[in-house]
Amino acid sequence: MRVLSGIQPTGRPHWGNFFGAIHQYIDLQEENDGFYFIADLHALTTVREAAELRQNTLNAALDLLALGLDPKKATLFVQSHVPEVSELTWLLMTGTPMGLLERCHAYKEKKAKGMTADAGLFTYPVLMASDILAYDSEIVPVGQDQVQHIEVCRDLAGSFNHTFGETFVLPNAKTLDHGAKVPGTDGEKMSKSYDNTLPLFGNVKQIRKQIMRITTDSRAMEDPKEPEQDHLFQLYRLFSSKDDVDKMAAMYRRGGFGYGEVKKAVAEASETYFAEARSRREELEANLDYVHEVLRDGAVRAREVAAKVLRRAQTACGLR
Ligand code: AQP
Repeated sequence: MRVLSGIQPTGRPHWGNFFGAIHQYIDLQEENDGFYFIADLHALTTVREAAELRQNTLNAALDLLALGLDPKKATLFVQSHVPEVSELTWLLMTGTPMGLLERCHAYKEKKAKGMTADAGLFTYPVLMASDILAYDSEIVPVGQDQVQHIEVCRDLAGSFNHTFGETFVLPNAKTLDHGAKVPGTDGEKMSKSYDNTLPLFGNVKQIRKQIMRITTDSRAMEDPKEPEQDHLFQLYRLFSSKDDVDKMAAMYRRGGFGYGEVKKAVAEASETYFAEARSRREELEANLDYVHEVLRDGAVRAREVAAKVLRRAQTACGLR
């Protein structure tokens, strides 16, 4: 199966990006034809410094490789290295109803929080549809926040197919039970733009401090608590075995414990979990030529596929 997904180089990746999406990339690369890209065109809607975008893009490649993406099993590339995708975006844009984009929650939520919106943010789901359709993708592993955009992609592809004849493969989103919506330090969805993230890499002491500052309720220590409603418990669950999760849940239901204990357990479990990726990342940093080569090879493979799909779409709608 063709699996495709992307991550924006808008800053350091966080636990939400990993457990919602990147974890799935690594699992799915074993049995499938994985295409994974760094979405620098999408990032342009927020990163407005050339040097920063370039550095973020390289960092994202380092992050993905360190976390276990294997270029021998999957194709890793940078979105803008495949210009066919931008061309396909226009073809899709001409059939996109404004109302469909107005209903997209990522745009609505950012606007509601007072963030400035430009046409790039508004039309982001069309570029995302093009990212997916350009590679005949069948499965798109993502967090819950992106599921609506994949529905938009299916709508646009279905409508194009209806108008011009069978052209695009309709993809399906794939989310994980516990990783679909990882909460941030304030209990809201973990998100770079909400400033509530816990990073995968970086200064361990600083990350520990951030973990210790996770907000909790003010209920008395001896009161029993329902674990499923607590975001600290949800974070603990991401790193822990079923046995440990059951024990922690029982402790919540019994009461008589402090949130500080749970935070320490989250810090320790997360440090152990990412230790190997941390050291792999340091090795990769010392071998940037290899990373650039991976991205170059990936772009060649990705372009081959995207060029065929673009030609198919152009022919269907009368541009050839
Ligand atoms: N909190 C989350 N829980 C589960 N999955 C998440 N993803 C993001 N946040 C969570 C998933 O990570 C993948 C890559 O996301 P992205 O790079 O496109 O970044 P994003 O969705 O834009 O992440 P942020 O932090 O929320 O950035 P902003 O604030 O800029 O929007 C996607 O599959 C996403 O679902």
